[in-house]
Amino acid sequence: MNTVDVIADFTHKIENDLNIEPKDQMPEKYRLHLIRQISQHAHSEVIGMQPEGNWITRAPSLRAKQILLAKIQDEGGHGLYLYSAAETLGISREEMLEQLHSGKAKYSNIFNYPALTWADIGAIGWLVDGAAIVNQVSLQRTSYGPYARAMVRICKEESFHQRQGYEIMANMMKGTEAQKAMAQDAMNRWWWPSLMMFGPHDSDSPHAGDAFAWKIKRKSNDELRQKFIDKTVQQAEVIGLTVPDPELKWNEAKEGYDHGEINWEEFKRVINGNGPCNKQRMTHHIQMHQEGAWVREAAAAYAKQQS
Ligand code: BYC
Repeated sequence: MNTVDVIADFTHKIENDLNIEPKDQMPEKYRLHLIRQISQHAHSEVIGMQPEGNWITRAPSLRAKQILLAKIQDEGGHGLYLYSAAETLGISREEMLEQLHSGKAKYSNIFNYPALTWADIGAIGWLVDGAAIVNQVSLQRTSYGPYARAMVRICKEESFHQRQGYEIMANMMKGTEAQKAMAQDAMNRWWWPSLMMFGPHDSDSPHAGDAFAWKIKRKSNDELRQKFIDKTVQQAEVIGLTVPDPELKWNEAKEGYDHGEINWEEFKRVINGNGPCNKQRMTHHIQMHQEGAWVREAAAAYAKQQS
């Protein structure tokens, strides 16, 4: 196909809501846009295992420990589906990891905050996975087939994660005064960074134009953030938690909450490598990657022997 035919075929598929598949020809900018987003999404899943992994040995019961272990394993699995989806676009796992380690590729702002107490594990499941689901449900209809299909499976698992987090928070809110205070403290620390997960306001989102034109994004950063706020405020009220935003107010006309301004300076600082845990997260990932070299070598040697 010549370039004109490639563009015509691609445009026809996008306009008719047909998925783009790995063997289809696609504009180079579309391919690079997807590699950026999918690899960053994969990195987020894998780096996200660190704050939770910190609590496996200190979970308050065997049941809680089993659930947390299963959840963290799921996150590793999500990373694998997403790395595989990105590989279909012609980038290797090694290249993606190099981009992560060099700081070229980002990962979600949220995983640069510490998990200080057991209530933080509740807040991560409820708020962080809750925010991730809102975003990922909409990505189930993204235009690139392997990414869309990965999202379907990931969303099913994320809803279990969100509920386990909410259960932790609900139980703590039925407990002693100290437990209630611990839950509220976690809510206070995780609320605003969770809102930042949806990315900058639409007016400041440089990738939004292409993302909408190519149906990579189906809903904007602000639309998804609003959806998350509206459903989460009600969940907080049910268990007696206070949302740490004095400007939060129901707006009858828009049938949604108005909220206070997000600290975008903090967001920029964190995504550019200067949040509370960025260095710790990356040092840990690089060290584990180096220590795991023998596993990759053994797997490659076995695969070669089999073929
Ligand atoms: N954090 O033009 P924009 C999980 C960057 S893991 C860091 O709006 P876009 C879980 C953005 O990359 C779930 N950076 O970009 C795992 C861009 O910079 P670059 C993770 C952010 O792509 C374990 C710049 O800001 N979910 O659930 O149109 C345990 C301008 O932004 C962030 C995903 O990754 C951020 N929050 O929209 C528990 C979802 N936001 O790349 C839970 C998939 C923005 O030019 N990704 N930036 O250097 C997306 O949906 C979109 O990429 C975003 C951003 C909505 C995040």
